[in-house]
Amino acid sequence: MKKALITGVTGQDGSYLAEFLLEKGYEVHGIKRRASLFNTSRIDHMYQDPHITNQVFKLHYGDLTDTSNLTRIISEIEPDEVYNLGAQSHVAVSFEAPEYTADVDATGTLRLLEAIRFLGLEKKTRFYQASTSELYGLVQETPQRETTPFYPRSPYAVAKMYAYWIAVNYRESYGMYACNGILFNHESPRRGETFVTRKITRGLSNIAMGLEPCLYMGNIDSLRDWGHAKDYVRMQWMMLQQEKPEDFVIATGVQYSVREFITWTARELGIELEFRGEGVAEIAVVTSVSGDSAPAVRRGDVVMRIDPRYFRPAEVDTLLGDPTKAKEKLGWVPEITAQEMCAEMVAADLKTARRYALLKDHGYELPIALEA
Ligand code: NDP
Ligand code: GDR
Repeated sequence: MKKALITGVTGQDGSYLAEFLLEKGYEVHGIKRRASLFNTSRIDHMYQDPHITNQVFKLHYGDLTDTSNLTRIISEIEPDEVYNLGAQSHVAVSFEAPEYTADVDATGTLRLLEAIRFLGLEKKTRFYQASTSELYGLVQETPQRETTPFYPRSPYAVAKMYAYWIAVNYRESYGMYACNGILFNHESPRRGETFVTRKITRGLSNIAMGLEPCLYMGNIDSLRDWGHAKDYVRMQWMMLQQEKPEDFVIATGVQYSVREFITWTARELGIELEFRGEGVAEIAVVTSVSGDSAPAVRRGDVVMRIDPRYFRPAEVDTLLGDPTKAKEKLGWVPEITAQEMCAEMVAADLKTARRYALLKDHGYELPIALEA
């Protein structure tokens, strides 16, 4: 039975990857952080009582900032594959916490690679690094492919650039099987609530049910190449099954604006919108409502406004990936379109919003803060 270790197992990708590897028959180990409240909601359905024999999903307390802890965990498991998905992954937050972001995203990657090498596992343990389209930042070529030069535009992207190159360096210096997946944005109903797609599907679902008055957005002209996280974790595993380690761009090859994603989300809820005004004065006004998904919304309502607080000090305006290498070498093609993914996310968020509306109608306190 192969053993895999996932950092970031409690995150969006970590949870899908753990499911995928368990289905493949792996023994899966995950590193979770100690938090004052439970932070395992995305993986609770896989939880196994540690008292059972043949436990194949095991969690370890740990942190990418803690060398001795990482070294001990790796020495105990001696994993065949390490997937480094753990990160301070929010671009806007990285401007507020640049040093911490560097510690986790850049030095954390080095700590893992060094632990593998120090323990003499460099010929056994294969290493996947969660690299990112943010490396392209101020894009030098469109679409972006494996050979496109990097130009990172945030402390997050600069930290991830170190991680990218240190993985390449350990591959070249020590013959390690280490590779980078340069993944473009990928989303799902498990996406963190402050990333743009989830903020929109959750925010408009809450508005539809009368739980929130308006969605406040940043740069809605931004263009992204959005895929589904389920498709992308499959590729993370495929990359570690090759004869030789290589780096791959993972993307859909199709690009949309944030404004378009808002329009799709509204349509899923039976709402037609018109965008009026320009720049920070732009608003989205409801022009019609159909069906019964948005009982709290009326024609003429303003459901989106721009709030400059969501603009970033340096923006990545446009990203579009070219996944040709992944298709030709690995036979990987994404199966879920951005619109299908949006529909799935809205269905999940609307279900939650309906439950909360029911609680509110019966005089109960809502179990969550609704602002993202
Ligand atoms: P999430 O933000 O959903 O998950 C991040 C994970 O990292 C969580 O499990 C989090 O733990 C963990 N983590 C954060 N800080 C630390 C730390 N100090 N030590 C250990 N673990 C830590 O990210 P995604 O699942 O979306 O992304 C996975 C990886 O892929 C990340 O590295 C991200 O930067 C990268 N990436 C993501 C893309 C995307 O579009 N989703 C695209 C390209 C790259 P906790 O739950 O406790 O917060
Ligand atoms: P990104 O994702 O920065 O690309 O990083 P995010 O969803 O945060 O932003 C995408 C684009 O939307 C614009 N935007 C807003 N973003 C947020 N979060 N909130 C808003 O209100 C808002 N309004 C407009 C942003 O400015 C941006 O242009 C994600 C993360 O998962 C990274 O970890 C990963 O490496 C990259 O994707 C690929």
